[in-house]
Amino acid sequence: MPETKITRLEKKVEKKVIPQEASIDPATQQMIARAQELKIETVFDRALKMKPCNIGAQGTCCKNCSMGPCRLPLPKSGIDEEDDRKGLCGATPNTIAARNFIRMVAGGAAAHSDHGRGVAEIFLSAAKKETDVYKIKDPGKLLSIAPWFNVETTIEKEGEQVDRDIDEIAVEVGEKALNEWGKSNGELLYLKRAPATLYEKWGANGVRPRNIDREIVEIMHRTHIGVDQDYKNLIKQGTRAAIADGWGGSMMATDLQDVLFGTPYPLESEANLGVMKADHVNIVIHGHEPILSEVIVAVAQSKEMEAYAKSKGAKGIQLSGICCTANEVLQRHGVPLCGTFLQQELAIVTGACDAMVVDIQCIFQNVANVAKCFHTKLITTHPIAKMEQENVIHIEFDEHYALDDAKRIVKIAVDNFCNRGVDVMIPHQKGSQVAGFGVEAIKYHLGGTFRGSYYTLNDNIINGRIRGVAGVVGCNNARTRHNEGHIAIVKELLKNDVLVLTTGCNGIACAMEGLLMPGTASAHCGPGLAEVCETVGIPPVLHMGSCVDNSRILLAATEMVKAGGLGKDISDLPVAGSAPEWMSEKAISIGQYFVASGVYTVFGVTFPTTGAPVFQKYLFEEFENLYGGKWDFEIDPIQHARKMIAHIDKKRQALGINKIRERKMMDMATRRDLETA
Ligand code: NFS
Repeated sequence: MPETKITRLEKKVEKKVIPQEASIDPATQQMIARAQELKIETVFDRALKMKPCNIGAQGTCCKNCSMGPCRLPLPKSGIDEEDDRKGLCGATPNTIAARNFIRMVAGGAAAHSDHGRGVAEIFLSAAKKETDVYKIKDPGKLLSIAPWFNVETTIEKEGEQVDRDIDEIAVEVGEKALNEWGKSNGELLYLKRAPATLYEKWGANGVRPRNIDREIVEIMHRTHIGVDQDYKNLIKQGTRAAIADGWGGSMMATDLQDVLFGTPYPLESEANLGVMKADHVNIVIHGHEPILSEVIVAVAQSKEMEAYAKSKGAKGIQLSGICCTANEVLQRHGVPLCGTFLQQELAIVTGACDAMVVDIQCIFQNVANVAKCFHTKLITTHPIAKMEQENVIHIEFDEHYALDDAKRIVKIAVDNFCNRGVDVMIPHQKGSQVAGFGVEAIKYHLGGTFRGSYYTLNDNIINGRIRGVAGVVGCNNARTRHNEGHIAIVKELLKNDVLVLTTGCNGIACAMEGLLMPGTASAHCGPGLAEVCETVGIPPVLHMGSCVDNSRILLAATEMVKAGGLGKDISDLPVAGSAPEWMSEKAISIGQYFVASGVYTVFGVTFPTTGAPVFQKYLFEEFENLYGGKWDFEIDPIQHARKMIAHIDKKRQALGINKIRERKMMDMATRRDLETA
């Protein structure tokens, strides 16, 4: 291999972050130090150099017209009863914070839902056989979702009901699904998948989404200067758009991806920068949509490309992923995770990344600058996500030529292998993991075969072995120590017998830490949860996929309601939600649909309404009266977990199962008593 010199960034790093303070992960610490040694700036240094704006962080900066920005921070002396802060138009802090908050919901719902729309378009084109790259991989899942779209799966022939042609079903499902983004009448079809009580609650509160696009557009209209000025009315629209995300765009993205690419079932893999291999061509896929990466996986694993890589002196091709594209190809193919959101620059700093292929969302613009310092080819693939730097290659993905596009990309990476410099340093750390727990897989592992439901899970909650269930999800945030909150909160929950469902970057963080291995149950869980995990052979943290797969958590909760014994609605369940290190607008949309589905949801790091105490109180307290769920905010990880546990205990008490902690299975009679209690 020829020696290449590292092109250092022009401005050298002035303020340096201390690696151990920036992350709890040794591989990340090593790579931050390595970047500093090479004078390459990363997000960790930038976070040190630039402080966040205090007014924006409080949610009370309005820049929706050019008379502003109007800045309404909390006065240092505190606010008196007559809080007379006002923008030029008279907007109060509550109006401004509510507007900003629901604009975040709009951004997040748009991102998830536009992803879902892209999948639906490919799905329809596959169903119509316009492309032979994509095919229906899981007809069983297609049949299970068809009724929700009012699509018949059988047809009458000569007086008998016979199975309908699967291709016909697929086309009709594809058309009905795509219609959900812009139909002119009715409401979203998937809303009826929610427990009946919740569906009724949404109706009573006037928040059943009409179509996905409309709810997002209406947020932009209502937050324009001089339109909606009542924080309660504003957040009502935010709720409607968030439901359109969770129970609409995201849920359809998940389902249609499962039908096209396969429903996940548990598989083994690894996680962290240590999955990269010095003697292999390393391709890192990064972003969110699995549409192209599915084909890249197939091409990179083909004999043809393997042989091509060997002809260039490599031992093979090592694929790995960052962010949610990674979670998508992990849960269906076992492709290892390279790292979380905050490790994207560091994957390139290893000097061993021959190509980074990105699609949409959560991609730092600075990866292009870091790539410039190495031989790494940075390839953008999506028409809506390009980069301005001249070293970036754009290969626009076209589903009709998906195979050719993927081959071209993999070939670029292989050809680039020989251009590596001497500056290769791959940390050795990597965690083992078992991922791929969809709703169906959990049903299989924790369900009762005779009921085909979440019976065993509920039973173990009722008898107290499992105290409750927590969904811990979401991003990393450079304003807090990388992965510290994620891991501390999950461990505290496990210690207290709370089963954890995870997605997104929390899933990656847990995988890096080894918490997704069944064997960790005895080390980290309370005795009850450990016993269940060991008996069933599951990890105490179940990785349910990417961020659109938070819809799987909604459906898992719905299955718990259906299985009986734990109330009639999601809000009755001993469950809680958390995003310890959130940063994206998508997280706000997710939080809002969790809350509106009845889940108590706690966020860490910062909360964008702290400058508007009245509006915040509405979200943190009064919301519970409307939907059964509410928001909370807690920076300290242990307190954060304890608040979730306290909520779980409150729900156990309401269900009358707080006292039962004995170690015996309940008989059916006791169970029936509980159900009718
Ligand atoms: Ni979710 Fe996935 Fe990670 Fe956050 Fe970004 S990757 S969609 S937004 S940072 S979890």
